[in-house]
Amino acid sequence: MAKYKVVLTKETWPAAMERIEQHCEVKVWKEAEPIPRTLLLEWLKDAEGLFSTGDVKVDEDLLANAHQLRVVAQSSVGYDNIDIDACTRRGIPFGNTPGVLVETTADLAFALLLGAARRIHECWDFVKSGKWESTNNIPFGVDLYGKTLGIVGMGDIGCAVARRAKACGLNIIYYNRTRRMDDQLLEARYVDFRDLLQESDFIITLVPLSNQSRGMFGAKEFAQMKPSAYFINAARGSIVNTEALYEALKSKQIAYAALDVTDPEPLAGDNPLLSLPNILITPHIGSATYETRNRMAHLAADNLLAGLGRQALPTCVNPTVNYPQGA
Ligand code: 8YV
Repeated sequence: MAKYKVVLTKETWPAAMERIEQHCEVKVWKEAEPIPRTLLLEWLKDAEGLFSTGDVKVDEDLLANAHQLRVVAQSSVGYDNIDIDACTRRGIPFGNTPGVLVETTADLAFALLLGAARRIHECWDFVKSGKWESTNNIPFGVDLYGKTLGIVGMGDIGCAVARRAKACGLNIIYYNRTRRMDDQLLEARYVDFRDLLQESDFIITLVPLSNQSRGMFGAKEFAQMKPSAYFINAARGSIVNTEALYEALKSKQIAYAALDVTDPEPLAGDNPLLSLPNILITPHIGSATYETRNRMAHLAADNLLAGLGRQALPTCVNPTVNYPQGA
C-alpha cells in the first residue's frame, strides 16, 4: 500500500516515529533552530500530514499552500499557533495532546512555586560558590502553609495544581471564565480576577493563550498584587507584559516571579529579566519528562494516523519504554 507523505517540523520519539514510518514517507527537520518557513512551505506542497511540536504557525498562508493536507497533529496541549478556523474551513482535522501531560505540568508549576518560595536556586548558588564555609547568612524563604494560592485558569492542570496545594496547606482561590461545578471537592473558592490579584500570596497562571488572555498580566495587574506576592507563569509567555513584569520585580512591587514560559522564547542571554535577583526561569519544561513527551508523541502519532485513515480513533497508547537516554 502506498505510503502517505508527511512532514515533521522536529524529530519525535523513536517509538512514535517507528509507528509513523510504518505508514508514511516522512520529511523531518532535524536542526535545533525552527524549520525555515520557505522550506516548510516547499515540503508541504505535496504533504498529506503535518506533525508539529507547536513550533510553527499553521495559518491561512501555510494551508493555502498545502493542497494535499489531510491532518495536522501537534505534540502539545496548547495550540495558539494553529488557526483552527482555517483548518476547519478546509476540512482538515487538528489533534493536540490533552490529558497525557496534566500531572507532569502541574508538578513543574508547583515546583516553581516551591523553588521560588524557598529560593532553592539561590541556595544552590550559595553552596556552589563556597559561601557556606564563611557565613551563616543562608537565603531565607517563605512558608506556604496557611497562605493563599490564586490559580488563574482552572482547567485540568489547574485542578492538579490545586490538589498539590491542598496537600501543602494552602488556601485555594481561582479565577476562570466560568465557575467549576466541582470546586467544592477541590476546596477551591471561585473569585473575580481583581479579588484574586489582591488576596493571593502566590499566583499561578495556567490559562491558554488567546486574544482575550494575551497581555492579561500588565502594570495594572501587578500593581494590584501584594508586595509579598509570588507570580508563577506556566502557561504562555505572552500572557504577561514582560516589560511590566520586569518593572514590578525591579521596584519590588511584587516579591518574586518564577516562569517556565517567557516572551520572547527562547530568552536571549542579555534579556533584562536575567539581571534580576528575585526571579527563577526554566526553559519551557512543563511537559518535558521522558515518560510524558513519549506519551505525547504517541498520542500525536495516533492523531496523525487517524487523520490519514490508518487508525479508527486516536487513543492514548501506553508508551513502550523506548526513548533515547539523556535526550
Ligand atoms: C510544549 C506545551 O510546548 O503542551 C504544551 O502546550 O507548552 C509544552 O508541552 C510541548 O510539549 C512542545 O512539544
